[in-house]
Amino acid sequence: MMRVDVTLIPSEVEYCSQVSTAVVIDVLRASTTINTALYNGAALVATFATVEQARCWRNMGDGRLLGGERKALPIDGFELGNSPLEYTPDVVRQQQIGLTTTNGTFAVERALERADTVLIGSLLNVEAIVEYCRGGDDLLFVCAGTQGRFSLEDAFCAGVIMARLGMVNPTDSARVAQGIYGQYKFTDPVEFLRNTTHGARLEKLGFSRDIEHCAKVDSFPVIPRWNKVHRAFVVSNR
Ligand code: 3SL
Ligand code: MG
Repeated sequence: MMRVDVTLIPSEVEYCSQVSTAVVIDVLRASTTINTALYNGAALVATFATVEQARCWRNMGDGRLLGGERKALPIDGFELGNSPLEYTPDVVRQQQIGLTTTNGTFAVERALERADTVLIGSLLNVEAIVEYCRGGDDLLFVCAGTQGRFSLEDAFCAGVIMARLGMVNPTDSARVAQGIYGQYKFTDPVEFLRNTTHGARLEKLGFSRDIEHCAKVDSFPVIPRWNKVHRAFVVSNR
């Protein structure tokens, strides 16, 4: 049976053993943004822990776009923020995008330390991730959290994916994610996200439509997978 582990905050990854596949989850909003950009035709999304690394990457090639946030707001000199709604087909088709965010792209770095294959999961691509992961030996969900703290929406999303995977062998923290899904599964996903700590903050900052987008379960079915050659997420064919 597939062994499933969950790090409820990214710093826990340090204590995990190597796995074949990790799924990074930052429902609000980085993994939703990556998911949206690739579904809408971006050639790749390269993720960076720092603003400086993202700027360096842009300077190494032509026509590259930068996106991301600090304190949820766009970064000076970047073409795009971290609102997934900005990543429309017209803007991103065939574009190379560099993204740096406070928590999500940091969580990617942690996942790359422990997994052979790293995917991006959000509510938008639950079934696609389930289909990709089904039948594997082990799976690690890396929840991005918010500034080192636990975020309910990320664990909920891990719980949704686990529920659809069916019988798994969960660690204690994976059981916590299953329990969170069990508790909230019948609520309206938009209301659920609005009532999380980070959701309420985004709402206050005027990102209400982002929250509605982040809650669209299974509406952008694509698998963002880390490509070692490009050092970026691209659409996986599998
Ligand atoms: O920290 C992150 O990765 C972001 O997704 C947070 S925010 O929703 O853009 O504030
Ligand atoms: Mg988040």
